[in-house]
Amino acid sequence: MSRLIVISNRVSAPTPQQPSAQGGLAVALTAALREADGIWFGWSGETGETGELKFETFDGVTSATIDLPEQDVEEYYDGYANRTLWPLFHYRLGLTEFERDFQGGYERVNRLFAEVISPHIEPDDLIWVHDYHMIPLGWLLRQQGITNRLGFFLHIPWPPTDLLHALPEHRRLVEALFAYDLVGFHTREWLETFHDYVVREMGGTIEDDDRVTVGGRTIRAIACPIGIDAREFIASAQSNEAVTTQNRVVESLSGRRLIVGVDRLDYSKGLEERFNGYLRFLDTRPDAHAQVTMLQIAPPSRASVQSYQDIRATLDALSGRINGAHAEIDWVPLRYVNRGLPRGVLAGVYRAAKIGLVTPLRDGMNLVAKEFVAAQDPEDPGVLILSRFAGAAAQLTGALLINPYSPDEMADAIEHALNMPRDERIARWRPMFDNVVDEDVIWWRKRFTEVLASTERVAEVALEV
Ligand code: ADQ
Repeated sequence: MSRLIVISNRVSAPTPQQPSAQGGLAVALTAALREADGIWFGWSGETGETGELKFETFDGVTSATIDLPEQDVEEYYDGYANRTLWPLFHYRLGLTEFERDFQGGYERVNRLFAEVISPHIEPDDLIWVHDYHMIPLGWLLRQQGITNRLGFFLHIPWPPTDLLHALPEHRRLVEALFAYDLVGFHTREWLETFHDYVVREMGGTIEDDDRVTVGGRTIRAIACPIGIDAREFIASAQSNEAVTTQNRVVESLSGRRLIVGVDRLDYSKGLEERFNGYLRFLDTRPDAHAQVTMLQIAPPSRASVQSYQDIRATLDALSGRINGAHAEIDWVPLRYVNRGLPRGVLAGVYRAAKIGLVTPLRDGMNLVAKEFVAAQDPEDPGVLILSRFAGAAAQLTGALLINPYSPDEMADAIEHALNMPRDERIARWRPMFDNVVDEDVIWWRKRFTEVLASTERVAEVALEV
């Protein structure tokens, strides 16, 4: 069996200081690497003079990390990744910043990665590069003489062609994808928008079996939806920690039903729209005040980027407004927690909830929706309210699918969920649960790496498209 090499911006494999991984990619890849005898390469998260790669093995996962100089962090990570590509790929042109320095930093860091990692690659390794931070890396590894099979997976949406045109170097970015042998997206929707660019902008052709050809170069491109580590998550939902949490939360509700949201604090997650939808529900259904409490857990992320400071301030104000308008001496309608929680506690919170409110404005997949489904009690499951713009909506069809921009639709869905009979809740939940279990993170990893292993190795290093 080939070794698996994973390369992504951050290595968030578990460490003695942080034994449980946090973030969608971290949770998914830790499980995948433990199964294969892999190494996970990436940035340490530390700023400083770039030195040697540091190798560390903990809990079955080997990681190799490097520090980055401050300028690189500002231009590559805060800049091109988080102020250019992230908002653009999430359809937020108004928040997207276009700076040539950012793009320079992005290419510089990708080149550095290619230089430091390539000496550690063995001939049979399968190399799997992750996400928008690392799009040019495959191309730069090829320039280092790497002829291994190279896969790339995009964890966020692929934007429509006309939106991508706003990026000055869009063509260069997409051409770099043709250095990989396999490119993966979560859903058919993102795959098809990629096809659209390739055909319209590059004059490429698409064949039925996922082959995409531009010029003389053919690669494979597939939809391969990521899952959660379902077995582990179901077990943690039954752990003592989860049961204790569930009891503690339920006791605190005084008979009210819990609506829960769990998200990184990010404008793509639709938190402002969610709060407004809940406010609409409270404003228009005074009788329901005796029935519900909402808990939103949102640990801050990317706090050095202005748009993240802005969304945090907006949510602070809005949560204050909701509670100011509707709280009683013995009831707070919205509990807003800016902190990460251990997995077992999180599972207990999901299980205590009657409604999971997952309403991103755009999301490549969204693992919280799948975790909520996995944690439910089969005899009395809660209802998932899910944005139609999350990649997960293609699989979780038993959810109440809503348009997250509409506060009325959100308020109606909350009411619908509160009144849903148990039989219907079970009938909606069961196929979603089966899907979460069948198409879990192990399935995802196997499917991607099997397709990758079956691609042909590149004969030549110099690739022209
Ligand atoms: P993210 O944008 O980080 O991932 P998501 O898929 O929802 O979004 O994953 C978040 C993960 O972080 C979940 O596993 C969740 O449990 C965890 N998490 C969130 N808040 C937490 C809290 N307060 N405490 C503890 N854990 C918390 C990106 C893309 C997604 C895609 C994933 C994987 O944006 O669309 O699903 O990668 O590909």
